[in-house]
Amino acid sequence: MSHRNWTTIKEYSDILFDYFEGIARITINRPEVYNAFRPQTNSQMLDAFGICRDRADIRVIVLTGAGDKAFCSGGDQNYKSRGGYRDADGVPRLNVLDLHKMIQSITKPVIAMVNGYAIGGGNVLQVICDLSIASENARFGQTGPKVGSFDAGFGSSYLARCVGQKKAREIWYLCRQYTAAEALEMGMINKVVPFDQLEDEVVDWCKTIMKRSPFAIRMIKRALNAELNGQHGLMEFAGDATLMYYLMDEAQEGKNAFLEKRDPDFDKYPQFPG
Ligand code: S0N
Repeated sequence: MSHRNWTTIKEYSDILFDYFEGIARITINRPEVYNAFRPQTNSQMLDAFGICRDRADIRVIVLTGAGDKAFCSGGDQNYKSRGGYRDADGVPRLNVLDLHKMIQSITKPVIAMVNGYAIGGGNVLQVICDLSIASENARFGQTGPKVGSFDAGFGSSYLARCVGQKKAREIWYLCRQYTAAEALEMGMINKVVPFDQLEDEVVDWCKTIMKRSPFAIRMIKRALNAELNGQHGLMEFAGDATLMYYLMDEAQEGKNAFLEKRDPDFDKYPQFPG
């Protein structure tokens, strides 16, 4: 594996957040619980993703887990209480659905670098990422009906889009574990490599993506989400359509005419057939 000089972007208690040549890496850093997340882990990931959204020098985001055992084992069962997961602030909420929405909404590709177990909410996280590259030791599965939870959101419906309805039902009803090769075969991940090649492979994919047009990729992500998410997806797609419109002289003319107290002259702009 090549050595890369990742530099810290911001320090947190539950995650590592660093940068290398256009790539931001968010690492769940709770290896003692196989990188299970508690509410503050997800708040910190949301904060890091927010920084990724705003920084123009970040083009691709990699999500992974610390160590060689687990990517993420889902909600930390030590924090589960009646009504939801509670940590220091005592509020029973896991913040994980906000994280799902963020991974889907952010305009940059998010790649799951699956370095071990992706179980429960950990598997949901890798499913929601745009792309997933796993090491050969990775294991995948849902446990909700075994441990008293379920993700009836993206963790079910989007999973079914990836692997098909029959397989998604099998995954949730039986709560079995699947090897990386099986996950690849069923369309739940994109590629499997030996553990010591995982980071090289992920960085290689990131570098290829960074050679492509960022706006073209952004619109493809929006369009694929719009097809999944109905009016919410269309709203986000429309937000980017507005952004493109605001970059045109035609949109500036409307504002300029208003401020100059005159009628706008839209006739001077070219018209294109649809
Ligand atoms: C990962 C598994 C399969 C690994 O098994 P293995 O190799 O036998 O190791 P263990 O000895 O079991 O684990 C090593 C150490 O790590 C601790 N640990 C592992 N996972 C967790 C966890 N999730 N929470 C707390 N601790 C964990 C072990 O206890 C052990 O520690 P020591 O050595 O000190 O004993 C196996 O560990 C496993 O099956 N883990 C549990 C997986 C699981 O059930 N996760 C929770 C599933 N539910 C969710 O994730 C729901 C949350 C969610 O994301 C969500 C999403 C959408 C909508 C709603 C929700 C929601 O529920 O709120």
